[in-house]
Amino acid sequence: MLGWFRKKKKNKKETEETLAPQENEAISETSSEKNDAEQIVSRTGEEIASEAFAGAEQKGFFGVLKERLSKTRDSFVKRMDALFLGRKEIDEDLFEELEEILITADLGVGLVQEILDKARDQVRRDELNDPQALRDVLQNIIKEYLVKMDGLGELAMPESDPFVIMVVGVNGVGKTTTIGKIANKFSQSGHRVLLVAADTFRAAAIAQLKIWGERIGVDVVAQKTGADPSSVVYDALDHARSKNTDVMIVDTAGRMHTKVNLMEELKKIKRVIAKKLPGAPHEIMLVLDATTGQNAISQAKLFHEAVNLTGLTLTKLDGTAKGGIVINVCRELTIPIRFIGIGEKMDDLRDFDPHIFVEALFAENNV
Ligand SMILES: Nc1nc2c(ncn2[C@@H]2O[C@H](COP(=O)(O)OP(=O)(O)OP(=O)(O)O)[C@@H](O)[C@H]2O)c(=O)[nH]1
Ligand SMILES: [Mg+2]
Repeated sequence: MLGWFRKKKKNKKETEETLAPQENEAISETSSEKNDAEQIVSRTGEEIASEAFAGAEQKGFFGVLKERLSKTRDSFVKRMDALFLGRKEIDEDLFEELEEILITADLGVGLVQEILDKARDQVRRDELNDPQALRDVLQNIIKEYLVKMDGLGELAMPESDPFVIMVVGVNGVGKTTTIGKIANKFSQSGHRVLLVAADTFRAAAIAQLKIWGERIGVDVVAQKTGADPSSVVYDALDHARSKNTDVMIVDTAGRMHTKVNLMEELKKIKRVIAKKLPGAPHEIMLVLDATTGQNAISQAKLFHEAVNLTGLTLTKLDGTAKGGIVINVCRELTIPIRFIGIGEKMDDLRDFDPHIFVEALFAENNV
C-alpha cells in the first residue's frame, strides 16, 4: 500500500509560520476560458456527487468498490456464475464457454489461454469435479497475477525536497481529474501541494486545473496558452522551493503515444525537472483509460520507452465491462498500479490493493 497520504507531521518552521495567502501566478484568463473549464469540472463534481456520495456512506468502502466494478462483474463473474450453476461437472465444454466469457471481459487472448491452462492443470492434479471448485481455482489464479504488483516500486517521499509527480497519458484518459483527486488526498493529509499546468495546448486545460486548485485550496502555477511546458515546470520548481511545497504535481497535455515529437517534448520536461532538482521527477505516472481495453498495453509500453514510467493509474473502471484489462496490465508490465479511478468525483480514486480488488470482483452478490 502507498504511504503517500499518511498524515504529515508539521516541522518547526511550518508550525511557527503563519500561512501566507495563496499566491497564485498572475496570468490573465478570459471569462470564456474559465466557463469552458467550469463546465468540464462542475459536471465531474456536482451532478454525480449527490447520488454517489450518499451511496458511498451507506454502502461502505468495499460495497462502493464492488458496485462500481459492476459492469465488469456482470460481463465476467456473473456470467461465469450463471454458467457454473447449470453444470454438474467440469468438462471441456465448460472450459470452452469459459474461454469465450474471459475473452469478452477483455482479458486478452494470450492471458485467457494461460489462465485456462493453469486451471486445467489444477483440476487434473486435484481431481476436481465440482464447477464451484473451479470458480475458486480461477479466483486464485487471477489473484496471483495481481499480487505480483504487491510491494513493486514503492516510493519513499523525499525528506526535504518537494515530491515531484509528473502525470502523462493520451488525450482524455483522466489525467487532470486524477491529479485533482490525488492533490486532494495529499492536501487532506496535511501536505502542501502545488499543481503545475504544463498542458499549455488548450486554454481550457489550464483553467480546468485552476478550478481543481481553487476547489481543493492549493496553489496552481501556470503560464499563457502556448507557452513552453518546460518553462512552466522550471518556474514551478522555484515556486515550490520558495513555498516549502511538499508535493508538486505536473499536468501534461494528452498525446498519442505514437507521435514521436510529442514524446520528445515529454522527455524534455523530464530533463528540465531532473536538472533543476536532481532525483526528480520521483514519480512518472501514466494514466490509462480502462475502457480502451488492450490498447492500454501498447500505450504503456511506448510511454515507458520514452520516459521510464514509475507508476500507473487505471481510470473509468466504473464505466466499463472491460475491467479485465487490470489483470492483463499486471501480466504484461512490471510497472505498479498505484490507483484506480472508479468515478468522476473527488473521492473516486482508490489505492490499488490487489487483494481487495479480487475480492470485490469475485464477491458473491449478497456480500
Ligand atoms: N466515470 C469516470 N470518469 C472519469 C474518471 N476519471 C476521469 N473521468 C472523466 O474523464 C473525462 C476526461 O478527464 P480529464 O481529466 O479531463 O482527462 P485528461 O486526460 O486530462 O484529458 P486531456 O487533458 O484532454 O488529455 C472527464 O469527463 C472526467 O470526469 C473515472 O475514474 N471514472
Ligand atoms: Mg487534462
